[in-house]
Amino acid sequence: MLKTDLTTQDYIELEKRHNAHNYKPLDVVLERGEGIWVWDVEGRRYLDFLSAYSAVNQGHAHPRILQALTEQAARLPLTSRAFHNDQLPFFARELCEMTGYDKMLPMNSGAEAVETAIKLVRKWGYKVKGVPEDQAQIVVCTGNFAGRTTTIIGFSDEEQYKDGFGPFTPGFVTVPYGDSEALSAAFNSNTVAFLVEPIQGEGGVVVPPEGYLRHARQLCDTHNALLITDEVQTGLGRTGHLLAAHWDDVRADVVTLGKALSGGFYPVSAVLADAELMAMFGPGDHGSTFGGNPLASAVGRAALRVLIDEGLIDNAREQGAYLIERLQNIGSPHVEAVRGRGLLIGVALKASAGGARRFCEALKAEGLLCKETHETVIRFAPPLTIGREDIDWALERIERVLMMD
Ligand code: IF1
Repeated sequence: MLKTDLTTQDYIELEKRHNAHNYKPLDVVLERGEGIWVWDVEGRRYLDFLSAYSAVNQGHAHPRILQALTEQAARLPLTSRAFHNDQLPFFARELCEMTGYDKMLPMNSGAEAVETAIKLVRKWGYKVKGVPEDQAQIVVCTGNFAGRTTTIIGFSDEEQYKDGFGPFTPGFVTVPYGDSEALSAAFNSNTVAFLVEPIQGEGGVVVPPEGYLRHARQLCDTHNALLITDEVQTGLGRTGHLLAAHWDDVRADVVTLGKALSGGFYPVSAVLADAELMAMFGPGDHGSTFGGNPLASAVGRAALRVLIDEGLIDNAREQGAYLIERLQNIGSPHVEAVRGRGLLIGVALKASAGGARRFCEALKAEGLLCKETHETVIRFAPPLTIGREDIDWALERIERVLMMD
């Protein structure tokens, strides 16, 4: 069939035939994106209120990042780390200067960054803290989402993510997210780190109580343990600060980044730490085929430049505050709470609302794409480039949908 003959259903059926069914996407087939807008194969335009789960903070197909991608791809995409390349040194310097850390370790997916952080803090535990071999413990939170590898799902409390995939990696202790007392009680002499999202994205856009992250920082210091903040989703301006931990003036020992580190053009992730800690990794200890490749580095450099040069972090804070306030004032009978910071927002629905999926379907019909999380929360996360008039365009539709029966 000629491309132009294919309908949305044709694409969906073709995908079903040859692709694993590990997702249940909305029935929309996208073929083009530009800025905050995407178009489907039947020419319909949508406002993207998911941003590929915060990987497209800079907007779809940003021309400056595209230019960096195409120029570098034409020059030298991949060398392996067996050799140096001329892009990684600058990507590393620019990311470290921007975030205030001495060192970065480049990887590809967010999960790989989290796995790298786990290896880093464990090795520090054994070599520096003096934890007995194979006894290291990392404290994690209920409601966490840090990726899909076997070690990471092993400390998830979402049964579906674990079902049928055991056995899992030992050495993780779970505490309720946001509960400082429980966190305090979880530390022991074998605790090497606390791994936490400053705001839980998949957990339903959950903002912890005021002071929670600061208390976590103090507890890690008291117990000679490391603080890892997983900023794969909350980082790079999404919540209105460069890192979401900055809302609490907290500096983690280890930070994981991903998603928007490439503006959605390429899998690029990284782990940040200071020199003494990063020295736990010696030559040959860790790595990956594509980690730190020149194409990823050139794209990452451009993605960071766009965040800064276009003032996207301040825009996220300003537009997010406006959007949250307007959402709170809708007065919908279905809404339990509106949560979030910057442009990472969750609209938590009452049990009587019948689940978030039907609202996402209705919003799609109105030309706005978003995704439910945990059945009852509608996640709103547009690109950080969005302006006030497009927020108002979205609100007109969101108000209509949230007031439906
Ligand atoms: C899916 C969720 C979001 C993340 C945080 C690490 C990773 C993620 C805080 C791993 C990835 C993605 C994964 C994607 C859907 C999406 C997601 F719904 F799964 F949980 F964003 F909320 N830390 N989140 O959010 O990064 O390896 O994917 O690059 O797996 O369905 P990754």
